[in-house]
Amino acid sequence: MRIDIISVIPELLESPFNHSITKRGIEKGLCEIHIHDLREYGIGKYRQVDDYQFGGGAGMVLMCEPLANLIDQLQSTIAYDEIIFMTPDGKPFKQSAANQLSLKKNLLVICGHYKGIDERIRQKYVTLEISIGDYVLTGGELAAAVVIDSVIRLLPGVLGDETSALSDSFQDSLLSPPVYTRPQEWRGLSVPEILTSGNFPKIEEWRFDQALSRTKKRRPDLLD
Ligand code: 6GU
Repeated sequence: MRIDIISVIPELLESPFNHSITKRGIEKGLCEIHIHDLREYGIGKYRQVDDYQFGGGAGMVLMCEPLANLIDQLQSTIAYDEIIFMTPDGKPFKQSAANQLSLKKNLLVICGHYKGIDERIRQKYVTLEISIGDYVLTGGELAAAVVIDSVIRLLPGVLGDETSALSDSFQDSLLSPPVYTRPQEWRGLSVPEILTSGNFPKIEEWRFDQALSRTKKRRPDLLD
């Protein structure tokens, strides 16, 4: 999979993919990430990328021309399966969307800033608009990092244990059951006996019951 990201603050995207599991996915060649600095496509001596909004109002808007020039250049060699715009008015991001995106070959992700991007870029290029929740971030970069992280870990071969992505919270619309590690006794608290019984069918049953009761209590909406 190849992911291109357009940003006016590319520094924000350097760290998230350079550690742990996502780093391993990239090093194994399962995924490549290319970050593009929109400023390099800015207009004039000051490399302008934003301007005041028509109709007045606070906040700048990313202009059409720098974005269009960069996107056109990328599209001249890459056929994108989706051109994604990160925006709080996008579709709420869910595990099901991460699953779908993990099957694609080429993704382009546009991070907005300030008041957003000129609506005509959304009309002309964007195929999918994503929000990561009902709150406002200063820009799309952190949201893009969240979405891309959730997609990369689903790529076959990225996670060490091939089955572990399937047993995640949300993959079956249930929260995860509690987990424990050594020591078996800690400050008067012990690990549920079933987990040290060696009876694996019973352990699976216990985990499912725990996942179900936890979901009923904390996120009944997931069971609807
Ligand atoms: Cl995708 N962008 C911004 N700026 N804020 C958000 C968001 C995205 N999702 C939730 N809040």
